[in-house]
Amino acid sequence: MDFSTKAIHAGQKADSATGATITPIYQTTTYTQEALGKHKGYEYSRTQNPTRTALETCLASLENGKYGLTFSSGCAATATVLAMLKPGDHVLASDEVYGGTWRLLAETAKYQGLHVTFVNARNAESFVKCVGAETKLIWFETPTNPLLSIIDIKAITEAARKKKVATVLDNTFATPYFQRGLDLGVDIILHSTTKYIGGHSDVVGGAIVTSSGELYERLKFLQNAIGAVPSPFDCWLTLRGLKTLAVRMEKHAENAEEIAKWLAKHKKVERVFYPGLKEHKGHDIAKTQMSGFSGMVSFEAKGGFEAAKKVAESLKVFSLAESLGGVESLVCYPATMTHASVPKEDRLRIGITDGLIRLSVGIEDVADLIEDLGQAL
Ligand code: P1T
Repeated sequence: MDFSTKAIHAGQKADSATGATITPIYQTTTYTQEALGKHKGYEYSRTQNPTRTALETCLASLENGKYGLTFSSGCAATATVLAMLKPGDHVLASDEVYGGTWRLLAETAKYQGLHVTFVNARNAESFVKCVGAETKLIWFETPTNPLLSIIDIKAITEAARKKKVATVLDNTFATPYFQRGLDLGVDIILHSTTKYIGGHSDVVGGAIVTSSGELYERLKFLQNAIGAVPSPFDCWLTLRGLKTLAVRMEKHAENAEEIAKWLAKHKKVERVFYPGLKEHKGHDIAKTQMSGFSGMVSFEAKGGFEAAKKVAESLKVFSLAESLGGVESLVCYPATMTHASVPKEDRLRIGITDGLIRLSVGIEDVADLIEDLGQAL
């Protein structure tokens, strides 16, 4: 089956009890057992729930993976992966990650006794050289939030395999529609399903996909033990969004490319970050590992903070809001919004300047989006 067919059907057979075509919301905490230990595979909804099973199966299928697990948020998925580690373990993380991921890695992980180093992963070779004897995980996202840098997935996974270190790729920005990391050797794919997967800015969630039975067993144990699971209704909403992922992503990418090209020519714009632009530093690698460049565009307005503030606050069709990946366009100011938890000197070193604006380009008519950007600039 190809992508769109899997998005609509994988894990979603007609309901065995009623024939309902659409997976029901199994709004139940528990399941009646016929006799002690005799049940239909479901005992308690923190552990398993049929609506969640459908979502987990579908996500695994879309990532070309064997196993899926879902969580109450992307951060819950991240925290659960980190819970696999023990005091003294080292995590090598890309320095370009979502602010909340940075916060978990920099602030929370230390209470677990983990050592985390943030390194520039755009140069994959020097990045993997930072793997040490205690390194247990390599953590990265590509394209990165919010600078849309491209990290060479294969270069990292090949080096990690040699050193027997597991890799985690946060695939939130690309989605499995445009990028499938398991095929490129990644061990664990992570998502904030709050974003493109849900697609409508109405449900917070997270997911993990892997093809390793060993990692799955450990993560499944932790999913149940920690219990940061999504509700049946949240799973249903996410499944509903997932069905249209392919068509939405095509339109997000088409609009984003047009906007990126338009911004690149605008006299009040200093720099544009979009991996689909030929001038983008990671464009050539992006072409090898992505089948499209997704819907996120960042840019620097000339004039630093004052200019960025004015643009962000003047947009009318774009809402000034955190998050991304919904059908509606959003504008965000990373320095004080999504990346507020990254210390200022790290933020500036990475390139998240005071003039940076991030756009989550929606699927509205692109002419309206361009007109809006035009009046704001
Ligand atoms: O918000 P939550 O569902 O917990 O997901 C966290 C997360 C993980 N990974 C990436 C790449 C993300 O972008 C996010 C959340 N990001 C935003 C809220 C944002 O506006 O960038």
